[in-house]
Amino acid sequence: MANWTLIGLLALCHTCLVAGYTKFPAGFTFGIATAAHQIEGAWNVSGKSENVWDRLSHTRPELIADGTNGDIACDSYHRYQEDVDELAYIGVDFYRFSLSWARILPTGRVDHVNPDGIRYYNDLLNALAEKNIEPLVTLFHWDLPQTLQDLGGWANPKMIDYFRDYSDLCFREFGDKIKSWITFNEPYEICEDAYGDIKKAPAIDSHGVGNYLCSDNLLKAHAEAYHLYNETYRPVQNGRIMISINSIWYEPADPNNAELVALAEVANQFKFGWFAHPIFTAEGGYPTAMVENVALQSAAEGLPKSRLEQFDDYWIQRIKGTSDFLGINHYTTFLITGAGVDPTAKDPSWLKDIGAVQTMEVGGDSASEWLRVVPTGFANLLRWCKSSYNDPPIYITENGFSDLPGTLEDYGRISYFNEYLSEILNVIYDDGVKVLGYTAWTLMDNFEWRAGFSERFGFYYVDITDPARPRTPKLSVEYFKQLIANRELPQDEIFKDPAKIRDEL
Ligand code: GBH
Repeated sequence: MANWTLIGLLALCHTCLVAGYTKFPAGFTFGIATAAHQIEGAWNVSGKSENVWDRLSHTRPELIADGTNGDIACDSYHRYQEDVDELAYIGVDFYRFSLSWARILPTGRVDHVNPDGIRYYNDLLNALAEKNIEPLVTLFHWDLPQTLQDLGGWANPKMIDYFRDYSDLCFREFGDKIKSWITFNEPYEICEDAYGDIKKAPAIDSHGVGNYLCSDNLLKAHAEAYHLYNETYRPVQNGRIMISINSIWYEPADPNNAELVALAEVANQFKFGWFAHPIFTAEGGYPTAMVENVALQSAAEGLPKSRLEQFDDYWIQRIKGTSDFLGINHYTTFLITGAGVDPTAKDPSWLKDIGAVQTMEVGGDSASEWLRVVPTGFANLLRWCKSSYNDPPIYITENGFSDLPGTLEDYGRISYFNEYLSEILNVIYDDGVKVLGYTAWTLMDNFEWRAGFSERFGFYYVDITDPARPRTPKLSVEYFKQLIANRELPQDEIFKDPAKIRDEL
């Protein structure tokens, strides 16, 4: 049973990156993730139509930190073989990427299938197969065809049909090569950031209203795609299908303050539970705290009905249990500091509905304001998922760290990976949390949504001023390669920041 080792005292071990467990259990798998709009480019060639990110970055460039867009990005549409060679060099078990709906279905509907879109993904899948890299494929990573947004996008219940039809086509066309599917990447970001705010395209900003219309439709669309796969494709294709939920984990600023502990639980129900509770609990439906809070707020606003209504019994049953694994994207932790309305909350809004004040003033820095380094928050989230969702099998489908363009000796990224991976080992061995695999974000520096190219998450540096989009490995490439080769946290001194070693001596 003991296929792990416990390293002794860190104080005596300047070469060690962490103390504690270092060995991953047998069968644990490692991969790297990207998303179509962030890497492909080729935004208007070979039949691809405009998506909501094309539209936002072209018409409102002031909303993108550096005024850039994804027109060319990493040019992976033309350079996918380079991507695959890099993945093979690192030695990953799987590659998580997403399909561009607008490249496959320019009208958004299945009336016109773009042969070039089908060819592109078949080429990529064949290149991966040649290197024995398993595909883990996301159907929707935020790049909705603009044609469907013009009809209301995820606020329109008709999206349930459109998403099921698109999924059906993808299962049929690619399902012989793809054994692992993700329906949605980060439903919270899709609904709250894009329909309840302007943080993501299409930037509808219908705060407190559009965000909840979106979640109703998105959860139903997810369930329909799951049932379609489960009933029609799984019997012949033998794959698995899940959803990837992002969480900013909320901790009480003072763990001994019972009110803050209770508020942090409400905040986690609003954030993670909004999408996890309907799918992963025995009772199903939206979390009680959410239904109650939004109903109270809505009544106070003089509305005849709540802005968030519970699903009816048919949909509660239909959505429940529709994910083979719990996919978790995790980056950071925020603190809950008090009761009341957060000063940044719009009226009405999801944030106001929570009824708690939050702060990001915690942990170490990255290049992204929102990304604080709090590894213990990750462990707490994972333990909470085990107890809240009946001990589900979990895949970490994203985790990563940003720094500034050109940081090739990326010690910040390496130490982030090392500390977060170390927490995964802790919860596996000490708490029995069933974490089965880990996906690092991301293969190469890419179009970081509203941050443009100003914040970099990649293993490879990409020079976006060079038309050839050359990729230069950062030190983290060697770190991740060694991790995968040995299935053990690397202990090599070269991965430790020389400045930190000096400090410790
Ligand atoms: C993931 O989202 C995405 O799946 C991926 O595409 C992305 O590149 C990666 O993370 C790195 O960001 O308050 O306006 O400053 C992570 C979740 C949630 C990240 C909200 C940024 C804050 C934006 N995200 N967010 S803002």
